[in-house]
Amino acid sequence: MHFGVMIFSQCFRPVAEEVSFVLYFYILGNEVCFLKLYGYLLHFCFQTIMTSANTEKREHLYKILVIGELGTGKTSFIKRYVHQFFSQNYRATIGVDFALKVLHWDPNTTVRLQLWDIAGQERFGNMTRVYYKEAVGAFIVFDVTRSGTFDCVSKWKEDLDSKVQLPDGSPIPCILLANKCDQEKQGIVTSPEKMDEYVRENGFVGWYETSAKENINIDEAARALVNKILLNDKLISAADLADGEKFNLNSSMEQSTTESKSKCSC
Ligand SMILES: Nc1nc2c(ncn2[C@@H]2O[C@H](COP(=O)(O)OP(=O)(O)O)[C@@H](O)[C@H]2O)c(=O)[nH]1
Ligand SMILES: [Mg+2]
Repeated sequence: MHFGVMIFSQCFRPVAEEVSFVLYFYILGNEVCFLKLYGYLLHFCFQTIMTSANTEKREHLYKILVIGELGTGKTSFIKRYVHQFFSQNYRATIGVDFALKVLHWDPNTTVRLQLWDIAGQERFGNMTRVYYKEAVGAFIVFDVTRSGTFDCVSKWKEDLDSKVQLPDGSPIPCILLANKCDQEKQGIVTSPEKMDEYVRENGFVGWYETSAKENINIDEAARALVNKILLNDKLISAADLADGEKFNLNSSMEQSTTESKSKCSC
């Protein structure tokens, strides 16, 4: 009898939850009320499990480098992006400065960007490996009003590529920032076609005209870099997974060969 009531309650529950509840209560009293409660709990647990499986939260922490010649606007870019302000004068700190930007990328993904600013060391034109270590993305900044700063871009890119790589050995994604675009430009940056070609030939993910002063393209440039980093992350995880499967396949093949060998009578 109880078993029959349980089956009946499970079949009926999704269709007319409240009606069935009243009905059981009326017919069999407290005992059925308990059965019904049990049904609700199961339903609740199942829903919670399904919901958490579908909305697994992901958190990423990415180290991003901001490099380029002195006075191009690296610190200004970071301050604008992270703190939403601009100042004509930043006290040049010596060493390395960090800033953290938290992005709620989508409802399930939080991205924390650790932006590494160099201060005072630009004049040497390169950085140590320690500074580059574990970076997953970079901005190289030049000043559109001083073409000399653009001439140094390839040197910075070479330094970057020679000192840090992704786990698969490929260069880390890098975006070129043509900063101070609120002022009159000079040199190659006056020709977007030539810039596109330069960026393609030199392995940049892309380039943006930016102005830390006027807040032009700051968020857009950062979003483009994060997009590329997330994509690389997914590809690497997929490759790891495939490697794991390959490993499993190989080991199971080895196992079956051993098994067949051991079964072999000769
Ligand atoms: N007009 C203009 N000036 C800028 C911009 N970005 C930075 N600057 C100025 O350029 C100078 C150098 O900037 P800073 O961020 O210290 O350069 P860094 O040495 O590369 O860190 C400062 O006086 C800034 O106010 C910009 O987008 N437009
Ligand atoms: Mg600076």
